[in-house]
Amino acid sequence: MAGPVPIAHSLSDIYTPDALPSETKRWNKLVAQFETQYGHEPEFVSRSPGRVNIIGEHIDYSLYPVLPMAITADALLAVSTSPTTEDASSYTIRIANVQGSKFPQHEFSLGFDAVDIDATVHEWTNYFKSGLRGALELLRKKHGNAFKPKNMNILVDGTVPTGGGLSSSAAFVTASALAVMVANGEQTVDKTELTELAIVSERAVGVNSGGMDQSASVFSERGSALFVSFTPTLKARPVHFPETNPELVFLIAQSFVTSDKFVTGPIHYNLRVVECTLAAAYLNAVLNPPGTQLPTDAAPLGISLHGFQEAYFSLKEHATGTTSSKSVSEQLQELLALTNQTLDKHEGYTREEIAAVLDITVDELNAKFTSRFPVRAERFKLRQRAQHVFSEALRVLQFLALLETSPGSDNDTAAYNTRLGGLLNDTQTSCRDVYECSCAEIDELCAIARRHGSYGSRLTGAGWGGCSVHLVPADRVAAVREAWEKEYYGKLSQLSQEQRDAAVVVSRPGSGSAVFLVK
Ligand code: NG1
Ligand code: MG
Repeated sequence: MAGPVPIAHSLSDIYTPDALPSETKRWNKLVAQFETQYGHEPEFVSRSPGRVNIIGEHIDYSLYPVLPMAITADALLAVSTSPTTEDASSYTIRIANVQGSKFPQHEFSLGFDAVDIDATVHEWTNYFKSGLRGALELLRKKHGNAFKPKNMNILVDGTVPTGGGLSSSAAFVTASALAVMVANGEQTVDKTELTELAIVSERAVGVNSGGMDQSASVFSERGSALFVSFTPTLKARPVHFPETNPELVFLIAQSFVTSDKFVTGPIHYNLRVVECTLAAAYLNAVLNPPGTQLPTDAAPLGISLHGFQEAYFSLKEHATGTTSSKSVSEQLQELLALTNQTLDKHEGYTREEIAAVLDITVDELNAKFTSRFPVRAERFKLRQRAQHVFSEALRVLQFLALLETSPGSDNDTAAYNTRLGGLLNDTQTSCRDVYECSCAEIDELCAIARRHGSYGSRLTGAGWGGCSVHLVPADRVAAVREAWEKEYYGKLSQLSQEQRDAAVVVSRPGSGSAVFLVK
């Protein structure tokens, strides 16, 4: 799985046969439009897909493993380059989008020092700039500070819906960083390096994100889901779905409720990251001996629930002089019980209460945990957030274990599917009631799907709107679609025909990032 981002020689290296005809048309159009725009052919196209998360929601930033898969929809950047002159003090980026009316073109002249990104202005090219910034940092590390980036002409074509939980942002950031690396002469781009820089880069746009989306976008392989773990280092490996009859497919359904992290971050996404971090710090202060430092790891705020778990069990072993025979699953069960005892305030904790337990002042607490990304809250629901994270981490392991056992004879298939789907349904219940990141419309889509044959239905991505994912046997797909049409989409009178046509897609696991050389 590790290794360089593949160079594709034909579009059939990238897309599944069913997607190939329409993707070929789209690529030809992109190249033709590039020529019209810039007067010459592009040199290459970089490509990164969106993803759907199958299970493991809101646990990547606590550094627990997750199980996403890439989808066909992607971000493409067609690129040509020119060197900067010997005495130049800046380089130029021209960037346009095939959807020019929605994403207007820009030209930047940038100095050779750092790339400035104003995260307070929500501007589509910020995502490119964050990829640019990350890639340049890596290039400077490799070639020294005197390294001079090339000028780039870029035309972007993205098909991942924005704000829909399918990770259009990570697709764009990783494709951008990849484009900058290739434009500046890197013959091979290491997948792990690309993913890590994209994770850090995306935080520059103002979202305190985990690393699932970028990993899924870069590492995915056609035909399999991806098990991504973040500690001790970032690793991704493909996981196959067992063959069942009828085939199981994932249906992705849009709710058409847009959840914009830039608007709601302080009360939704970024607040959850802070709550999980505070829960880790609180549990550490109460349950580990005084002065125990949690491993400072790659979590957005340095301390994670996963880090707490590791410290807790290794200290316990140390104290008793034993090696724990507990499996990770048993550890998670124990942590759930401990959470219920230790974090007993259902109504949440005030800053004063948390600061007292951490033995710091409220100002110190704010400086450490809530200043980088602003959050708005009187109380922090540490109990509920830790409960969700530990139980969801457990469900990921259970789901993986199921995928790695065969369903057995045909007779057992229904029971097997029910167990797989049951875990997805449990995730939805936890997201709705404990983590509070669902919404009425997603709950409704899930209920309709289950009534018509889905084994498991849940939100995917950050939630509060966006997309839902459903595990449906192939012979029930039409019934589920029809029911949504009648009971959900049919009632949204403001939907255009185009939106309605794109509302539901059958998604088979697609391939990850690639570079396509045009000449
Ligand atoms: P979306 O909103 O689908 O891009 C976000 C995070 C993920 C993960 C999920 C919840 C970003 C870029 N992505 O996904 O890392 O935390 O929410 O599981 O913020
Ligand atoms: Mg996103």
